[in-house]
Amino acid sequence: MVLTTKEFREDFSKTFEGLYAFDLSEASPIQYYTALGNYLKVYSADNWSHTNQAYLEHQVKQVYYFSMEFLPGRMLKSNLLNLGILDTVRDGLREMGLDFEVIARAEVDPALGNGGLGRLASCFMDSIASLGIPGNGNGIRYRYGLFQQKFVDGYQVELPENWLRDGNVWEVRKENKAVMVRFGGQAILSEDPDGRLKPIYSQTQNILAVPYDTGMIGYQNEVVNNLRLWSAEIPPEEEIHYHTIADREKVNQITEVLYPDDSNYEGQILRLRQEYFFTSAGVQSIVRYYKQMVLTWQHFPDKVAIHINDTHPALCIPELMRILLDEEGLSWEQAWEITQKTMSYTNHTILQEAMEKWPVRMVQELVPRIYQIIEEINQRHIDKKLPLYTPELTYRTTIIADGNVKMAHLAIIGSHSVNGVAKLHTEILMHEVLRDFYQMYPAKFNNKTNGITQRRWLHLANEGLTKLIDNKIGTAWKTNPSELKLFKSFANNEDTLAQLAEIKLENKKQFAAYAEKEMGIELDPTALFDVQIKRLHAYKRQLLNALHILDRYLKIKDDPDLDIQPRVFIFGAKAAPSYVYAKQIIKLINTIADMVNNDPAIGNKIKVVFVENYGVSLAELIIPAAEVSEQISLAGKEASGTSNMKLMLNGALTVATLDGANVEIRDFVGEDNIFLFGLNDQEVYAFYENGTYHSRDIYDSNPRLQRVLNTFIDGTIPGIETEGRVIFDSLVQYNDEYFVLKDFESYVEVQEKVDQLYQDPMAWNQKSLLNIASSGPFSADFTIKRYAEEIWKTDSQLPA
Ligand code: DL6
Repeated sequence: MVLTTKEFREDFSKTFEGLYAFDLSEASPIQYYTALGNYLKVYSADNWSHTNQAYLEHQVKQVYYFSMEFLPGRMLKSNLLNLGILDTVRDGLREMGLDFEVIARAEVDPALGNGGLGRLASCFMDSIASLGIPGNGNGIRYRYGLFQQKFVDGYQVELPENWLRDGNVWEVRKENKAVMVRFGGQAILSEDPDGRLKPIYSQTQNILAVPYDTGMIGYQNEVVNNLRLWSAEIPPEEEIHYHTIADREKVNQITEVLYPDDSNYEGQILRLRQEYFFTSAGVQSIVRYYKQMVLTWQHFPDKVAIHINDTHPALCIPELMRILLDEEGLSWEQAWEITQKTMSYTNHTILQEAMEKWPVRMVQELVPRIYQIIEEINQRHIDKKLPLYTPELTYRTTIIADGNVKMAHLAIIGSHSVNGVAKLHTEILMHEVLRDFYQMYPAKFNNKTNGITQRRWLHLANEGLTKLIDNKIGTAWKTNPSELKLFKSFANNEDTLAQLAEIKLENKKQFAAYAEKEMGIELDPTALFDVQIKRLHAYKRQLLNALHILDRYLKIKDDPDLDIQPRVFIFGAKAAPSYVYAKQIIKLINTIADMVNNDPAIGNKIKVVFVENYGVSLAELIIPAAEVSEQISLAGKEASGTSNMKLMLNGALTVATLDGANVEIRDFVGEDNIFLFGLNDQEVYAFYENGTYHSRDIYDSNPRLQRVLNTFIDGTIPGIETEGRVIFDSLVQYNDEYFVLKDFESYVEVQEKVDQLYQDPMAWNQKSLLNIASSGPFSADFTIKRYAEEIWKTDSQLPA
């Protein structure tokens, strides 16, 4: 049934009146938005309940994607698009004299994640629903999201992100589905009448986990899946035990904020508490649902797949064991077989410092029964592997070692599948970082290169380009993104290339308008827009980008008449609050921006824009305007990257090291259409092994680089005495952990090639078009298909 604008106007007006009981013409954008959200919830409610009913009725296998982070972005437009009524609603609102864009911008962009990992989880939710795969997200309903970033005198300042200030129209609180999560106390094992060992708990703290469900609407397929986020509350029957505000606060704290500061013991234990809270709640609710199907326990893995997104939800493993052993009375062997068959794990990092481990005493104190189960898993692992492998190898793979519980080891041992997120990353896992495990369990390891949803990142973010593609190759790419390759046949069509350039210019103008309004920086939209948007981390090497800017700056200062391609360098990045070095880099770049942007000798030849509070919505503005995509991490360090895929899809040309998914981007687009530079991962590993990297020698022998680095400490960049010295020393005195100096020369060389190509707009646009046309394989739809077919076995569609 097709919705007409007239029907929409009538229903929307009724919803509005019902909510606010006053005249529509007097409302604020947030009120229109809230009414629209409510209208859509009702509009999609049938599909949501039918999807749920159908899954239960047909007892289909479902996947539960456990993730500590989801970064959904604003949902209004994407829900309208997926429901197939975006144009109708837009037109209907216009007929009512309302501006859809203003209303859409009133929605908060929930920052319930740090970056790539959380955004990936949300792209996956969109693809799972759009492919009609029975799947659910499971996470935490943080009261406050990741901090709101402000710059004060160039420094990052973190403010609370009160994303629930105006309520959240998309969620439904389901207290009828709440479960109890038990912390602390003691768990003493004693024999029950059947001779089984069972824990007797004493002095535990019981927390009520209340789910808030949000519909994940599939693309025009009537499927609405579920994202379940858990909130911690005091159980009503236990209110009496909470005498002080501080006691009550401790409960609220569990789901208060994303990634509390874990640089101290209190922060760490809170983080672990969060991890157990949402995994226990999620697994309990899955088991309760399963029991409605009245099947034997052996069938559990035929109906349930639990996916552990990074190690944060790895406690799913001992939690399912606990339920099967203690509550359902299964034997260890039965429970372990079911658990392993149910669980799968994705690794998202090779950085040692990002591999989670928890002090044994902390785990014992917080979840004593879970610790007992982990100990037993560990002991059984050792007993089983010792006869097969050397003691050295076996003991390198234990879960408990050096007084810590290693979450990656738990996740690997307890899962039937372990995947990396790009081909190179998976290779590095198998042959370097996790090679002991690969030797033990070669069949568990597999690659699933990340992907992005073309619906949000092209269809919604870049309507101009979407129209052009639709006109040239039709609309089939929207459900089969590999069709984008048809666009290649327009690579020599001057008219198409000119249209592509016009669309890009328009998008650049929109970003320029933002920069002027919000930051007071005037940009020339005909300059080359060069973009690096990702978390601020030393291995991602925003510093290398900064060195390049300074190199240009010095060149222009030497010769103010220099004929050089004007560039706008755009950065977007948050630094973790306790990551001091990353915050110093932010200060450095902001100071460079101030210096360069206000120097009349530089004019429009260089502008530097570091956007405040980078997140999904800003990415939607920046990515369509980007012409160069900076993917310049040290080879072997970035697991995959996903901004590289989004930028390529929007026609940016990639400047890249052969790292993460950049390698596959090169393979798809061809070496002629990407700018590669720097060491490869093998060369990096050779330096590590031989210990022959000496950054001081590079500094001493390269006058050009020396001059650039000296600006950090010789007063050229004003007001960064402390930061400049720290950064200079890290690069020159302390041997430059991420080989920034080593890659500098080839980086500036390749940037010169970028400039040269930009002088030939047709050649540039042709490469841009080829990038767009080659980006189809990076659709999350394909990634999810592979997860569903090869790991979860949930590709089963419902009967027609
Ligand atoms: O897989 C999603 C995303 C990758 O694209 C990034 O390359 C990777 O850094 C990120 N990993 C994490 C995990 N923690 N750390 N570091 O966020 O995952």
